[in-house]
Amino acid sequence: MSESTVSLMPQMPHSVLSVNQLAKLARQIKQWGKELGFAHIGITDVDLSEHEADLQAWLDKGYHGDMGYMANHGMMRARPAELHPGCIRVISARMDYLPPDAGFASNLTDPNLGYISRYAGGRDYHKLMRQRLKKLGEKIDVYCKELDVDHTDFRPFVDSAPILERPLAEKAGLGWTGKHSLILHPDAGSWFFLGELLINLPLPTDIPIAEGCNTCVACIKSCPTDAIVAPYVVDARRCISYLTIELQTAIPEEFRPLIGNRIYGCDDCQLVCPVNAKAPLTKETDFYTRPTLLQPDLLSLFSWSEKTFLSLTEGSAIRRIGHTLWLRNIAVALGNAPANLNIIEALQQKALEADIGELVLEHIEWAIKQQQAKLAAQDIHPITPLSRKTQRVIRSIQKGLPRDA
Ligand code: B12
Ligand code: SF4
Ligand code: SF4
Repeated sequence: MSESTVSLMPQMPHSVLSVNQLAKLARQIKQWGKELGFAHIGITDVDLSEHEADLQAWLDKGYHGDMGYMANHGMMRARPAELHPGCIRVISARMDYLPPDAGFASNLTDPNLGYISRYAGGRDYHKLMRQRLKKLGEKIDVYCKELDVDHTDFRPFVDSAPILERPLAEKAGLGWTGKHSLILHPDAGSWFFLGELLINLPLPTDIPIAEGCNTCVACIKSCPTDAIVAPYVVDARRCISYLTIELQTAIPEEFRPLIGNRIYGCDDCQLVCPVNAKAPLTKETDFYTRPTLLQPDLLSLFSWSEKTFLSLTEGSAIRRIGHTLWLRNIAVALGNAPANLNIIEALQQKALEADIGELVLEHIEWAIKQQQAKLAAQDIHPITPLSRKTQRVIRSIQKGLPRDA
């Protein structure tokens, strides 16, 4: 092998690409990535060994809660080459999801509306991104075949497999790890999904960018449930995203009042982040919020039958939680809404439905109690339904993210 060539792994015999050819291919991959709708593509090696101890500590503390899949694969999550033998590079890809007219502040201000994380109002990103990454892999394959390199081996991932997507994105130069643990970039903020293409070509790697949180701690201070237990560390069991999407059982009572009107996920740690002031809007119309989920009225969402739920959430990530957890979450938000006889009536009616299970029933009973307590107290002093933290988040959005307020 000459100095200017790099041999492929044993799994990809016979051909070599020169260093120049690999550099040209890397540039081409970035161009194809843009054409396929990715806002940023970076390349990194597969060494995540420096993250293994942090991942193990996170698991040992039980921060993954009931997400058994986080612990099931051992350290494979930090070892892409074990997950996909022969893989020596990871192409990390970013796709922006922030929809136009996000209406963050108006949604959080009105406790009679349900708040749905802005990543989830449109089409489910998993399939869309995986298909685009597959196309990227196919383009690379064709290109290599034209250069007589056979056996290009690639595998796309989006969230679905045991792989540490954020540390990989950080190494590939897509951004730094914020104190909320998400990846963010000075020009792009953090409203983006990550996906990867694991590949067996020795492409040149990119350089990580400098950390930029400095002394800011806004996300840590604003988290409604104090889930960011230390900089860069989220205790999922406290995170509203986990409580409303991942947790299959009852939401612990201590968190219910803190959830406010957030019925699917939570964006607060990103809403107060100054880096999001410059975040671009998505170019994918598929990620635009569906009209039925735009600033939706809680009582109307609560009235959806299972059939309506399944049809109106078809193709969206929300459908994955199913009608039962959907009702559980909305019941909590209704309990947190201002005192209202119509809400109590709707809760009581729902409780009478024949197919209502124990889980939803218990949350409905909790919500009715909250409503009745507020009604009783209202004669003496009106209760403001927004927590101080939420009021602060709303002011921060109005000031820092006026376009998206
Ligand atoms: C499990 C999971 C969750 C859990 C746990 C969150 C968590 N922080 O781990 C829950 C359900 C709570 C969750 C919530 C959300 N998630 Co999530 N989630 C995942 C998933 C599947 C795995 C994450 C993971 O491995 N966690 C385990 C911990 C240990 O890993 P880690 O946080 O990356 O920690 C590493 C670093 O922080 C680092 N580290 C530790 N200490 C230190 C210290 C320093 C100084 C530094 C620099 C680093 C560092 O080492 C750790 C180990 O490697 C990923 C997809 C994937 N496969 O990676 C999506 C993912 C992280 N989620 C994503 C999103 C969008 C969200 C939400 C915003 C959704 C929402 N709006 O509701 C919230 C945000 C909450 C938050 N602040 O994290 C995106 C993030 C995109 C981005 N810009 O970074 C991902 C990448 C999905 C995707 N494909 O786009 N999520
Ligand atoms: S998503 Fe919400 S609950 Fe979870 S860490 Fe961020 S602010 Fe806290
Ligand atoms: S809010 Fe501040 S500390 Fe948190 S991620 Fe953004 S810049 Fe970093």
